[in-house]
Order: sequence, then C-alpha cells, then structure tokens
Amino acid sequence: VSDTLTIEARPYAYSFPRAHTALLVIDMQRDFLLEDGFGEIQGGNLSAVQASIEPTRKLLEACRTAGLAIFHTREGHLPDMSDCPSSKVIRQAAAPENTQHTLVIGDRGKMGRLLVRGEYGHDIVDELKPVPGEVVIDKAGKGAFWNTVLMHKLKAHGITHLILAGVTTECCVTTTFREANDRGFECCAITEATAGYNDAVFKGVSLDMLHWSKGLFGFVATLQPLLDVLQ
Ligand code: TIU
Repeated sequence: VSDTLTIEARPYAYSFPRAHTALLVIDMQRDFLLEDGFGEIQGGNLSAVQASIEPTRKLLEACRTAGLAIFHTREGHLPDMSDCPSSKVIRQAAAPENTQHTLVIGDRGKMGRLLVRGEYGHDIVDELKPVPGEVVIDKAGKGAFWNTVLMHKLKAHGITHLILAGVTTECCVTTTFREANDRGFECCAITEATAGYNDAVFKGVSLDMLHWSKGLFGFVATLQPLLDVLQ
C-alpha cells in the first residue's frame, strides 16, 4: 500500500506514508509503570504513567491493524552491569531529595533486579506485550539510538517516519525523538500515549519544545485523529 495519511498536529498537519512509518513505543516496562518498580523507587508518581497504558494500547492496536511496522524499546542493563555507567548509578543513589532511595539499578526489588535484562520488572507490561514480527530494542541509555541497532532495523524496514509513544515524556521519549530527528526521521509524538513522573510541570513543556519554532524537532498530535485515519 503506498497511501499517505495526514492528521491534524502541531505546528501543522503531519503526513506520513503508511508503508514507511513505524510506531515506536518507548520503555513501557513494569519497572517504569508498576508499583515497586524502578520508577516508583526513584520517587516517580505512577498515576500519569499508568494512565498512558490504555491510550497506548489503543494506538498499538490501530497501528497493528493498519499494517504499520511496530518497534518497542526497553531500558536496561546486562546482568553484570558492564554497560551501565557508574555515573548513572551514583547520581540516582546520591540525589538528596530522594533519600528514600534504598535501591539502585542492579539491586534486587520485588520484581527482580531493577532495570536488568531478563528480569520480570524489565519487561513490557502485559497490555502492550510485543507480538511476533515486532522489533524489540534493548538500550542502556535514555535515547534509543545510542549504542543500539535501532537505526539499522528502521532502515531495513524502509522507515522514514516515526510515531512515538511511551514513557517518560521528559526523559527517554524526548531524547529518542531528538535523536531520530537528527537522523532524518519525520517524527510525531502522541500526547495521550506518553506521560512522565511530573506531568504538571514537565509534559506540556517537553512536548511544546518538540514542535516549537515551526517544528524544531517535529510534530505533536492527539490520539483520536490518528485512530480515525488508521481505520
Ligand atoms: N524510560 C525512561 O524515561 N527512563 C527513565 O529513567 N525515566 C525517568 O524519568 N527516570
């Protein structure tokens, strides 16, 4: 199918060729979304991130039905932690406002070792579980392009356009969006399908920065117009 779809977006309409567009779902892992996960242990408020699961599920279903390529990412580290910079562990443990930090990356929590590959908490929540044929990219950083095969896999699928969802808006979603923009991908984030740990302060400005100045990094759209065109 070679059709191009267009949706209302900021700063102006976003057009994407169905056959060359992928949905990229960032880090919808138990460790970021569920009680006793890494995010909550870090002091994150789970209400907004949990509310993003259902819109993301609707988006994922619509993209699957429409035949878009589907990519998922997971943030995490090798069991020996050799891919985890000490700075990442130290800053988290030392944050003075987070004195409740008794556990850091690699320590054992109730869902297994925090942000360690292969552990229960590291995997994607049941509602958004990848199906065969979808690509799962494991990454050690916030951005999904750094030190991963994501770009090569996107090229192999002929992808030029990315629809982004996932958590957290202020962290891994916007980092990945900016990395993708630098690599020439035309990106659009979906408002209801992304959330973070301090949405009252961060979400609006994080998304505004993406499309500010006539689309400095790309586009931001709401979910319904996309669901409508994907039908
Ligand atoms: N996926 C993602 O955003 N990872 C984080 O570490 N997020 C925080 O907000 N800490």
